[in-house]
Amino acid sequence: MAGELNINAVRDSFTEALNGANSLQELDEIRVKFTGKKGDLTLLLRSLGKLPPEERKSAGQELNTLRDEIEQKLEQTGKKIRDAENEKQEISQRIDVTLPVKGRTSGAFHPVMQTMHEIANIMQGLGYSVATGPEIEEEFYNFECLNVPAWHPARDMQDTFYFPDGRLLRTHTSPVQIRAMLEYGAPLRIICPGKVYRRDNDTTHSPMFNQMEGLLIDKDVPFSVMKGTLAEMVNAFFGKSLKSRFRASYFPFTEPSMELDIECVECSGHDEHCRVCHGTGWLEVAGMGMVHPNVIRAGKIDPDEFNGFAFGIGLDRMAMLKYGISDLRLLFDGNVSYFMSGFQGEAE
Ligand code: 2NM
Repeated sequence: MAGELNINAVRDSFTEALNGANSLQELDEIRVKFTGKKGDLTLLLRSLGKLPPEERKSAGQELNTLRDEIEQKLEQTGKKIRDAENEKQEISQRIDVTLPVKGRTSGAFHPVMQTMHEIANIMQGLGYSVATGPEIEEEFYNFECLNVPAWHPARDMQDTFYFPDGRLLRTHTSPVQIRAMLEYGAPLRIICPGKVYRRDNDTTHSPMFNQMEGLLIDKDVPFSVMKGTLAEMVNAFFGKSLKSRFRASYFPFTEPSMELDIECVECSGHDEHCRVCHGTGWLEVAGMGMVHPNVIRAGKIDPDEFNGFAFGIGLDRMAMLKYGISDLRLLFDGNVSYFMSGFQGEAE
């Protein structure tokens, strides 16, 4: 019968069209081609009325079945295409958590703090312990105990930050050493790192800077141990054997007193225009001396039984020398790009 042949032809052409559908748009075109106003299925349904009445019922049933089939398959295929597209999109957006990170965004210790830890480690290797104390001090611990006379310029308002109540911002970490002598007595080996404050502000001086002082108190401590300790400390810090020289100097808290110069770490004395040593070939790196009996006495230790040495070293300057930082002010600048420039990361 003509009707049945048409129905099977429409079913076959629908099946074929559907198999070739790869996108929702193609699927939509197929939907229109078969179920739209002038679609193949729609025309078949319309032509039902023209069939002889005895054929209408079975042809109608067949057509209804075909219509249900077409709708169901359109639905299924639509879902398949949407699932495939979703999966494709999901894969393209998937994050590979095993990829290496871009750049380096982690923090780092400030060069001065690195320097502090490096020197502290060296000194701990020589048996010293780290001691800390208050940055706001009393005149008594900062000056009086340290044999600094009342007339000394350091005690002047010009040089020291005083609070209205007479307290002050410590000008060195020596008061920590006095407090340690009072608390622990002798023998004693300590280093005291920390911030200190002086009324100074120019290209080579900051009103706040970082210092590390050391103190060794024992019986019959020879001068040579002081020299050896200081030379060992700077060699270990710079990682090489540097020429050093000790010059006579003066501090109220030590007698005799010395300063340590090391061979220029930049030019080793070979560049008369060297920006680091200015052609002298030498760098001043530390002050030291045998602790004055008055200072030992202020620490409630008997200077007839014990002696020792003390030293002071500027951590900011040591950091600049070791890490090649040319301007002191960079150490206190919030812009980290200068220090990031040596890294592989994405510094601005
Ligand atoms: C220096 C130079 C020389 C020093 C003295 C003391 C103390 F408290 F033991 F007396 N601490 N540090 C000292 C001695 C510091 O700095 C340039």
